[in-house]
Amino acid sequence: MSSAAPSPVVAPAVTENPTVQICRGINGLDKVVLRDFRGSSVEVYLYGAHVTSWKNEHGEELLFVSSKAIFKPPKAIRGGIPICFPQFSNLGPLEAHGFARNRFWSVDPSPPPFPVNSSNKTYVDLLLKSTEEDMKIWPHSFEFRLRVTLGPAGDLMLTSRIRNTNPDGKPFTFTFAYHTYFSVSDISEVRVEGLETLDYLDNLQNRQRFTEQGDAITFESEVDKIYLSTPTKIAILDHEKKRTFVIRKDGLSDAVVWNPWDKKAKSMADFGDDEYKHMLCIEAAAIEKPITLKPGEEWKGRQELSAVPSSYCSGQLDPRRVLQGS
Ligand code: TA6
Repeated sequence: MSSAAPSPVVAPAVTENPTVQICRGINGLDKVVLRDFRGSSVEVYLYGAHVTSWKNEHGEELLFVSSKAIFKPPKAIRGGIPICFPQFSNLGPLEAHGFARNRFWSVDPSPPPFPVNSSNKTYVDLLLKSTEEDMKIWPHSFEFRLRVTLGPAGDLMLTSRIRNTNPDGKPFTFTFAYHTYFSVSDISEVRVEGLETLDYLDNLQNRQRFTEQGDAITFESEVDKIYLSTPTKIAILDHEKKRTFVIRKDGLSDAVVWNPWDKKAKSMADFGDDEYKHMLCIEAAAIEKPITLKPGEEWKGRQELSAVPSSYCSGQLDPRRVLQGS
């Protein structure tokens, strides 16, 4: 894969819309910045269609990106929201988490009509099409469209549409994840709600299957689990920051929970030794039941992230209400 970044095709929607701008980021890599007049913002690099920043109206960063992240192909950026496609982790012959996260995407010059009618104008459509290079390692022709939207309330939506464009009638099968790194105050104080009593595959025990206990999940050591057939809403409660992240997902039945803790953190060159204390990955995913598409068929997988102020003491927002509420 050539490391030279292709110059981006800039779609009119991008150039004419003041809330959507293309500019140069780290190492001169192109990124798109979405801004909302209330102050929230999102940054997504064309390299990997990788969201690297999501800030609320106070300018507070909600995603974790390692201080040692490498913004240079072919390495994937450590943090933000890497996209795992067409293979999650080492569940197949390809490099870990597939190749979409270390390919150059383009701004989609003519996106097909979007499945949901939205008045929201603060979005960008990105496109990845299979190349001859890709076909050598994954012999399938596809079109991957990703819409990144900054919602009026500062929510961040990612909608993937993957189409099989094989001319030879062949179906293809893939696994998928939005490998989201959330920024948290202190991992040992964080609770995750919505995965109680579910079955999971433990990546630290040869993917053996276990059942989660009945309480919210807390963290005191390395965790690497694939929760199966989860509810469509999951919450991360960060008491210290009086913040609750709500993850809503559609078309993505599983959720991966990952924190490398201290030993694994030290083994990763693009990750700081103590950074595990301030990040948590909750990854909306399709793993247990891989997706198969016949030519002409299209799959849609969507995640919506919101960060709501929560404070136990005032009882303003009971997390259980978050999960059961609207
Ligand atoms: O999603 C969890 C996981 O698969 C872990 O096993 C860990 O390897 C992590 O992803 C990071 O993977 P990466 O290839 O980005 O180093």
